[in-house]
Amino acid sequence: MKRIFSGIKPTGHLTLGNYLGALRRWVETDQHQADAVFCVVDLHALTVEHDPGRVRRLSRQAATLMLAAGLDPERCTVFVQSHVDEHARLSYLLECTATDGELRRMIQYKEKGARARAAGESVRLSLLTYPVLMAADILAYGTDEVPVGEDQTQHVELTRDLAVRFNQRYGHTFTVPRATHPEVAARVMDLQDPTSKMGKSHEPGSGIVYLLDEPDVTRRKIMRAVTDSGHEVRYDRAERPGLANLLDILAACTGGDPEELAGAYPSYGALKKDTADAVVELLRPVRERHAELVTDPGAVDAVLRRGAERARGLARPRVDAAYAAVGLLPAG
Ligand code: AQP
Repeated sequence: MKRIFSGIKPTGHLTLGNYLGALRRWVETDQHQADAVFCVVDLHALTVEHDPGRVRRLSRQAATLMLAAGLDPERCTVFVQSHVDEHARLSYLLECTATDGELRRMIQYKEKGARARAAGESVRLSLLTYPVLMAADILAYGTDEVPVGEDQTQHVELTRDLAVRFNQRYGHTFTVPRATHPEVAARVMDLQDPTSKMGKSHEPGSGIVYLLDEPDVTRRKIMRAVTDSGHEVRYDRAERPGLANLLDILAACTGGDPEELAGAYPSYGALKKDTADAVVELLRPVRERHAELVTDPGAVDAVLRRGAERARGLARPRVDAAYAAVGLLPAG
């Protein structure tokens, strides 16, 4: 059975982008078709300025939302990255495989590093090395497929390069994984700035739909989405990014095709209303289940404990093999 691995960073409240780009596929497809491993990648949240209490709260919230969305711990493994030491152990070996040049080329490093410098903050070394830790997350599990939004494509490419390089130097150790993307809404854009990704760590604003927003808040955000000054509803990502974003979201919610949907709408207002209704209905069961689960944090902790135990058992033999392969003396 193929192995799937993917994760979510606790850097903010989960968004519609996380749901349509990743989480929904994990629930509806991946956990049924593969031995799937899903992780709250909390170590990745430490690469930028962070508040310890907030990271802790967001980690628990992300895990709770993953379960609320429908991940079934009887079908897949759900855990928190920092509970499994193998990720950090393997990351070091991969740092010894990667070059600083290839890490400096990563778009996210360039963008976030520039943002931090512009704000007068120092750039943490871990921001540079974060894609290597992500490679370790993936390779530790012998992963075949990594279901992610398009923003993660470059990091999965790096993971593939590191796996191939390691295997060539030290003998076959890692499966070379590939990224998979949803057919629509692989990149949900900010409703107020449709040229930039809807990201959970971005400044909170009316352009970001959070999974736990109240329905009327979600409706308002979508009704106020930036479009353009035209009238005709046409799907054109380059010329009309705001409209295309709404059509992508509606198509992802209803299972339609964004170009065909465009033809069905006489006005922007009608499109926004249907999109708002579709999003609210899509998220309703997730919000309801989340409200139940938060009343029993012990049950969520128990799932995470069992998940971490299983994850350790899956990762350890491969990470031990990698340590031996590079020439480190096995502990007696
Ligand atoms: N807007 C999006 N559209 C489609 N997929 C998305 N994903 C994130 N945003 C979108 C996918 O969700 C999974 C988990 O994302 P993440 O936690 O790695 O990143 P984020 O939500 O984008 O959080 P940040 O902290 O705001 O990230 P960055 O580092 O981009 O600044 C992934 O599969 C991701 O593709």
